[in-house]
Amino acid sequence: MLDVRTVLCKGTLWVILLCLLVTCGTSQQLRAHRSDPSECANCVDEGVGLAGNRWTMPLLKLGEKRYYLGIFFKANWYRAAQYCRYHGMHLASINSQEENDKLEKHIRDFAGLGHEHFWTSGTDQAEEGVFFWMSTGRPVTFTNWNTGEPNNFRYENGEEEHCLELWNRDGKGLKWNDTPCSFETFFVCEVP
Ligand SMILES: [Ca+2]
Ligand SMILES: [Ca+2]
Repeated sequence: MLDVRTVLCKGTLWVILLCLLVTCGTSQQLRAHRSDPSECANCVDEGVGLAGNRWTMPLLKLGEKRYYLGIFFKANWYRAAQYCRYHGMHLASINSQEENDKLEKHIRDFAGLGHEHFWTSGTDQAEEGVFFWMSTGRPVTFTNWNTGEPNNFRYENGEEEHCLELWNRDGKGLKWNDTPCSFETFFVCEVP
């Protein structure tokens, strides 16, 4: 015959055992969660699909920077910027001759798209003639403007040129040109 104390004692032991199991399971889950690579904010290039709306993007590593070439559809500057942001990136900035040359070489020699136009994040929409990289908020310091650019050309519909594209205008390579932000073309995103 079990008396009340034995039953209570056994019951308490079971509760303690259950508590230990639950605690242990939770901490294991937490550890698994912390080491889950899909939680990494910059993992777009690691072949790991991010949860939610982001996709795995085929990134291009050139020097210290990682880019995505937007060559599957053409878009105006705003839509291109939105597309990059949606995938955890920004339209690209170019801060040195080395960055410029590596990107140009890849677009021309590897992608075979040296004749196309590509958006960067450069713009002078805030103040005419003063170009900033929207990706970083920093002023454009290194420049690679084509001859006569930026010329802020004014079109018949009144639109002027406020967005910075790469364009091989005259066979001298992918130089910089200011062009209307509504122009639809390819683009370069970069991982921040
Ligand atoms: Ca302008
Ligand atoms: Ca221009």
